[in-house]
Amino acid sequence: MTGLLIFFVLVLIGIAIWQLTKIFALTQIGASENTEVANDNDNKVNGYLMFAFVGFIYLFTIYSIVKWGHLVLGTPASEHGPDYDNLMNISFVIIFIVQTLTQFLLHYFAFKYSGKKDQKAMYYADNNKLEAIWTGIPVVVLAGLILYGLYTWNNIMYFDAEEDVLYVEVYAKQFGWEVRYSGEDNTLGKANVRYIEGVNTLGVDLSDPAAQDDKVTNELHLPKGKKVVFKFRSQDVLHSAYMPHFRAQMNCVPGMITQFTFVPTVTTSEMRQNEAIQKKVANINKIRTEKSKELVANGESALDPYEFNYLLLCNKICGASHYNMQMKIVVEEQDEFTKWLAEKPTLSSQWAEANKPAETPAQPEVIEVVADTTKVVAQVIE
Ligand SMILES: [Cu+2]
Repeated sequence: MTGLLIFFVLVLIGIAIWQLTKIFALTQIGASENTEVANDNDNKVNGYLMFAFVGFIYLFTIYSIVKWGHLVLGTPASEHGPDYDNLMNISFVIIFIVQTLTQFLLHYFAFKYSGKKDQKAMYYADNNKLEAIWTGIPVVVLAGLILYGLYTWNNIMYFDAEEDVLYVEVYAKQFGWEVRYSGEDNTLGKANVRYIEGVNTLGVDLSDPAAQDDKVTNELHLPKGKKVVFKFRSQDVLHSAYMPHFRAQMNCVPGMITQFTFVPTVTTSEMRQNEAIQKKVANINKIRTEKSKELVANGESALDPYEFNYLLLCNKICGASHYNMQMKIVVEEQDEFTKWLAEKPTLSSQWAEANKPAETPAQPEVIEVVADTTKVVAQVIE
């Protein structure tokens, strides 16, 4: 409500200023010069403003790099991560150089050739040589970037069907994630949204032999050094599985299965030893301690200290709780991973447990009743 009131007040102030400028313009009528036409002085002022603006762009760029430059993602935790970062850095450097030069030329020429009285612009139809240069250079640069990008992409996504890979399904829904491991047979059982019922929250086809050993968990554990093939599904709307530390992202689309492949190379505990990560964690905890003081003063409980964890986030605005659609990822050594997964029950056993037929305790009673009746009959006969 307050927001709406502020909005109306701002609109009214805007209208008032607009009306005042109209009054001001009316008072100027009949003055010696027509103020609607820009004179040399106006053009000069605009020229300087243009020149000042390019200065502002440069200063703000430097300020942004100094102030927020350290917030970019640090060491990549996947095998393809360095290639990906390299591609990103090359693109950034090219964009930075081109942007710096073109913005300077654009604003400098606006300043240099600002309008002067009785000066006419030269009519210059075209210049084939110039056209060829400024079309040719971007074509070559962009083609290089695209080819390099395609090469990197194919390297990331390629895997040999014979290769020893781990198949993992990542299932998205409003608003959370679930993970399915393919079990001993390393084959994910078929699934369909129509099979969703009770504990079978992923709609796994439990009559499929391949589904018998599938395990569903609410944490994503990955073994270090193993190629993981992710199969993404969505229950409802478009989501996007985003694993920033691994430089991985793929859309989760209802009605189809999408795929991404990567090899995790740094375990969670190794990443916690990373200097840049430790700095970030210390900074977050400093902010948390300050906030906790405030909370405790208000009689609320203090915040838990933050500990670094890899995260799977949703990167498509998918609804009201999109912001909180996340899951912890744990990268560990192969034997730790095997141990963790072995302790998890299979979905089929969970299903059997949940749908166990209720026991019928009627049997002993029936026997008792029969015994009693026999007794009564015996007495009657006597
Ligand atoms: Cu989402």
